[in-house]
Amino acid sequence: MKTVQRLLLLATLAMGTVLGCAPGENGGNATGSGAADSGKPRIALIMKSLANDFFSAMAKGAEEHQAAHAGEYELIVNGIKDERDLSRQVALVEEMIAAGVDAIVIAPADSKALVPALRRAQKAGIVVINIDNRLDQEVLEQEGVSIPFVGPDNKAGAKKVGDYLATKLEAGAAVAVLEGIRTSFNGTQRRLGFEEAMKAADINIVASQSAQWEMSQANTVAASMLSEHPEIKAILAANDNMALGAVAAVQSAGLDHPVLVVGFDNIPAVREAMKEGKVLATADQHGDKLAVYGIEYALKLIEDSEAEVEDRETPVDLITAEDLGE
Ligand code: ALL
Repeated sequence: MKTVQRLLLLATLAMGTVLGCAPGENGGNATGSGAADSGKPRIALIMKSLANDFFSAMAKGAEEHQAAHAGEYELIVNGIKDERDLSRQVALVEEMIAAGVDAIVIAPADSKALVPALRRAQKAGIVVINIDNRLDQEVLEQEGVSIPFVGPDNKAGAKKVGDYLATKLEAGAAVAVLEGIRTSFNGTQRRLGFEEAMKAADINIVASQSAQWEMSQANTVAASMLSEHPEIKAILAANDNMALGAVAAVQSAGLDHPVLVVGFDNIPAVREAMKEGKVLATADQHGDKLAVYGIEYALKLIEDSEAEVEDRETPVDLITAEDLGE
């Protein structure tokens, strides 16, 4: 197999990798000015926080796919420094437009704020595919754009996790929710899924707050929830990083009863925590395949501009400590 040339590009606040360029073709930065000459389509994957293992898995999956299809396309991998680095993600879209890529496959950090930049990309003739976190339908309509979404049903995924947690709790128990960034559609959907599951089992959500998808914030927020409501029997976190923050808060709270923790993503650290009995369950939305689905769809649309543009639902599965054989 042909060696894939890999360029690690460190910009001030972002990291980008160009894969599949023939030697000497990279432009020396994420915009890769000379890379178009190979004749292969160039696809830019724009993710969110590279500090989150969910996105490292996504990047790895995309890179492996590109390596196996090196004759078909080139891949530029980008991400931002932390979950809230919204303006940097907008800037990345602009950079990819300037670089003249053929497609942008994006997991937007915010469901509304990215829409205008993506509209500009479409206007420039770039195929845009929305993965992972769905863009806001109303804003898309206002901007007069239609962008296909490839990703899971987050509400259903969270409901599966919540339903499983409910089997371990008694009716009337008190629980808390750690929400994702409130302007992200998937975060909101997960909260709704948790709420639906708790309501169905007669379990009371006594606190619900955003910890911005981040571990350290989740640690702080969960600690204050536990001190205010020491009766809490479980914490439902909208992603695994926040679940890990909650686990640490539970450990230092030193309560006289166990506090169950569930998350969403199935990252390696949470799989370990599940084996150790610190996390009860999570949801696997197959992050490693998510970008690949988007890339394959982008390739299809690049090849056939008449191809039907439609949303595609991807799988999301409940993962419990029992599945891991512990
Ligand atoms: C979402 C993902 C993950 C992730 C979160 C943090 O879009 O689906 O659950 O943990 O972003 O950026």
